[in-house]
Amino acid sequence: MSLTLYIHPLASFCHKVLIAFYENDLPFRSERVDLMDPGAAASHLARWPVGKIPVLHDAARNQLVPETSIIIEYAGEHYPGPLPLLPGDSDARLEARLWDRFFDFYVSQPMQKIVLDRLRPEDRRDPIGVAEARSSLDAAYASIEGQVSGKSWAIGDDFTIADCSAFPGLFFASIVHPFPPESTALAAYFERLLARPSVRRTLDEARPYFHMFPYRDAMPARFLRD
Ligand SMILES: N[C@@H](CCC(=O)N[C@@H](CS)C(=O)NCC(=O)O)C(=O)O
Repeated sequence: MSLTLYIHPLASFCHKVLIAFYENDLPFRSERVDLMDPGAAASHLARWPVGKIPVLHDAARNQLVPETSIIIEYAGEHYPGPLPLLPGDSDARLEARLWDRFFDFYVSQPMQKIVLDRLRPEDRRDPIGVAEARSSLDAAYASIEGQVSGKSWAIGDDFTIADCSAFPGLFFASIVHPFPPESTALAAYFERLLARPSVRRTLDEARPYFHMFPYRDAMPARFLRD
């Protein structure tokens, strides 16, 4: 097995890649990176100076691959599995990429802002930034509601990279900034995502780390059980 994925099991962007890999039964080993540990953080910075996780290393091709969307595309290109996550049709592929970016930028990023703010000392918090992140999530929820109405998955009948991106952001966002009651299509889409075996496996592996999530007390009980 040539693939090593540097991850933390609680990190939402790592979940995006794990879901993609599990969907395709891709063989890989994962190595946990604890960015709170200065030694581990320094080693990771030496690996990838941006310092973000996940990062993939492919020993067979002597290649380091950062950035979730690129990792998923790389795996699809060099280690294709049964479920292509980038559609063959060029228009559908663009739409999958659009919604992949949408979930990253307009759900996962504002969700991270809210979560990370909670970890700051009280006198260094950023209430204006958090309020902006909350309105950004409101706008995103309204857009997703329109997008997924009448569809099984983010762009249609097929599960794509956009759905890999959607779940982790929506999972944590639904806890820190719950979906409004009128977002029924979004809520139903979220339940379909939750039922995917790849998603369940990712959550099962994250569960032992939930105590590190600063909004752990707001987690619905059903997420805390196997
Ligand atoms: N654009 C990046 C985002 C990755 C990202 O934000 N990862 C978070 C963990 S979920 C991280 O590394 N945070 C640590 C930090 O920013 O120092 C991607 O798609 O890979």
